[in-house]
Amino acid sequence: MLETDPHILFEKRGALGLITLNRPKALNALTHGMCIGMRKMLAEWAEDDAVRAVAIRGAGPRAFCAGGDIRSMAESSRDGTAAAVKFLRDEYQLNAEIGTYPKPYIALTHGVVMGGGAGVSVHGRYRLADEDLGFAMPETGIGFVPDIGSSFFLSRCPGETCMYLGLTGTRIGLGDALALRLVTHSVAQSDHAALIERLADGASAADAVAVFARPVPPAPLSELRARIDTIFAASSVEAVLERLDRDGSDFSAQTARLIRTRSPGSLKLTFKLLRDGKTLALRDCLKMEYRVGSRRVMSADFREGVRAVLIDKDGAPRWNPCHLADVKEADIAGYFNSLGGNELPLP
Ligand code: QUE
Repeated sequence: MLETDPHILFEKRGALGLITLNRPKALNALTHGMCIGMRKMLAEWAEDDAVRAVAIRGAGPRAFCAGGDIRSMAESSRDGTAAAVKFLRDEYQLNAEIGTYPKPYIALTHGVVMGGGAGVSVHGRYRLADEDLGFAMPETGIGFVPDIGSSFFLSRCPGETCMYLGLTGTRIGLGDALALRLVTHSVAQSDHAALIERLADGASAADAVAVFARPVPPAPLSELRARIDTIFAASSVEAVLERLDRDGSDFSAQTARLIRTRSPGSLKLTFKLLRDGKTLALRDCLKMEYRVGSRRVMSADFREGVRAVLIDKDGAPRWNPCHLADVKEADIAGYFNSLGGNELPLP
């Protein structure tokens, strides 16, 4: 049944297992069924001697993958069903499986790569992107938190760039994504077909990718690195905002304004996730994110964020609490408590 899910395509082409995210009208946003299908196929291909490497790409001109199917997750949250939490469980297990995959995993991304789309690309050994790349972890804007292993891979970006990206949800382009090692190679979408053919013919991933790698474009964020590293090293979200307000640059004024549009609860959760993740392995980061994510997905802020960004598109979410000062430390701590028998199952 899953093999005929129209939203995801699996093909064996010679030595290559090829996955195509095929939901272009929704920017290939991941559904639960897509995650289950991928987990099953990856496990099969890991055991299949004919498959030397696995590649994943997104259908359509605009996006590799815009994230998770947050519309159906918000419905599950509203109706009090377990569907959203079950989806997160398979999605995070999939992220962990990609991170430890025994064969080369090559993400051929293009255009929009956000949230869950980052999760099915950044944990692979090869992460290709084109000049239209728009990479972001925008979850604080929908009352959620950067997940899918963010507390592992964002917290390992140079300096404090991770905290800047995670709190603001800022979208970055190809040059910056390469500089931060979120992307490993610049490859045009128009070269994907030829690259896939070489991999199918049995070329090593390293050799095949090298043929199509293009020059690295400039990284505009690098000019802001010193400022970002000083400001975002502060010890709390409030302290970051204080430093931004005191700084006086246009960048800092804009950044402070942006952070103040985000869910205060999500900001505080994100700050702790990204700080605590620095010293944890990927699997422990995912377990921590599952504790937070499975609770946060049931919050009013998540439903309100999805309403404001995706349903009504009014861009005017009413967060509760709506000020950082009203977010209770005990409530934040509670999100990180053990789930007892419901922890994320990882080997
Ligand atoms: C934050 C997010 C997501 C988002 C916007 C945010 C996200 C996501 C989508 C999205 C966008 C277009 C679609 C769609 C989903 O937007 O995760 O189905 O057609 O999937 O600010 O985390």
